[in-house]
Amino acid sequence: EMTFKRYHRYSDMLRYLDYLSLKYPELVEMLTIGKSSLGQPLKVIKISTGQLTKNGEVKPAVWIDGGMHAREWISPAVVMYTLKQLVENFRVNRRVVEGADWYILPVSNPDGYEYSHTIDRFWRKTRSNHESQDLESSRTLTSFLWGETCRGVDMNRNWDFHWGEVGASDDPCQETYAGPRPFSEPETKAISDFIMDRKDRIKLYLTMHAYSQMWLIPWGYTNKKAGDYDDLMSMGKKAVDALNRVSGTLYQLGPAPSLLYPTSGGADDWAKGAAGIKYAYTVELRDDGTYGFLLPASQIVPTGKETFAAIKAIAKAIVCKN
Ligand code: 0X9
Ligand code: ZN
Repeated sequence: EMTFKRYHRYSDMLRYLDYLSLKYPELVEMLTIGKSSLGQPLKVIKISTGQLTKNGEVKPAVWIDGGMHAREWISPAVVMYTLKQLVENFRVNRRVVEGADWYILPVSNPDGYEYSHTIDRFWRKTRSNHESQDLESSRTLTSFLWGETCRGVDMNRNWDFHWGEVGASDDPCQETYAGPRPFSEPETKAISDFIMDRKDRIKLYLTMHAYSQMWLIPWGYTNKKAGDYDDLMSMGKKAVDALNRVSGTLYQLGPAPSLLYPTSGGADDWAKGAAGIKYAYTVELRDDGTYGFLLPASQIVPTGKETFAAIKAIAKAIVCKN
């Protein structure tokens, strides 16, 4: 019902989610957690074999999102692959599926994702418009630019934790525009509300990006080490080791400022610093820059396989303690 031979449009992905919830009603639940700026539904799939463990304790939960940046097509594809493994390959993955409730959002920025498929392959931001209606409707060059290039906010600069401090722009026409205020975007607002409501149960937060093959740990906004740096690193190592064992693909592990660059208002920092989720990671998927954002669809399955092994390993280590 879902091939991984090509990159799919948002509506195709939603159709697969519908199919899963119809075919596996005892395991899968669809939750609409909000709407994008252009009115598209933000759909989270909850995979659960029951909220309580055999001992009657409330199970931990895992959150995974993809597609925060529109042009990083491999991200939603890998999240969909993960979803398929957890649900349709339940028997093989039983331990991790039963060990936690899984909340999976394949495309957190559907407006941007569709824009990247139809108009501008390299679009990164959302498609909101924070300019006045006035300017938008007048037929000037300025308003034309506003209506096109200067739309949207970088969702990964829009979270309410050290918002706008470093590596973010206050210029709406820039790729890293942080927005007029934290959580100005309905997408980041909806996700953060949903996570906050479940923050004590969510033990692992993963946000999938591309590219550069890195498993990034907080903090992104500062060079200072997180308080539990050692734990973040040792769990992260389980992930990148498992990934490497599948395919030989090498991933670097460490904080964003030392491996990439510092940025603030990121989702991972918010998950850890504001929601208090101890294990929060940004995963930069394939490749190393050979194809970059234009990663051929023939790499969806290999990227999915290795990444699922990593997710399974880190989830097991965090939620299946016994
Ligand atoms: O810049 C980003 O948002 C991420 N890289 S990407 O190429 N996918 O745009 C890295 C974010 C790492 N996390 C933080 N800096 N908090
Ligand atoms: Zn990204």
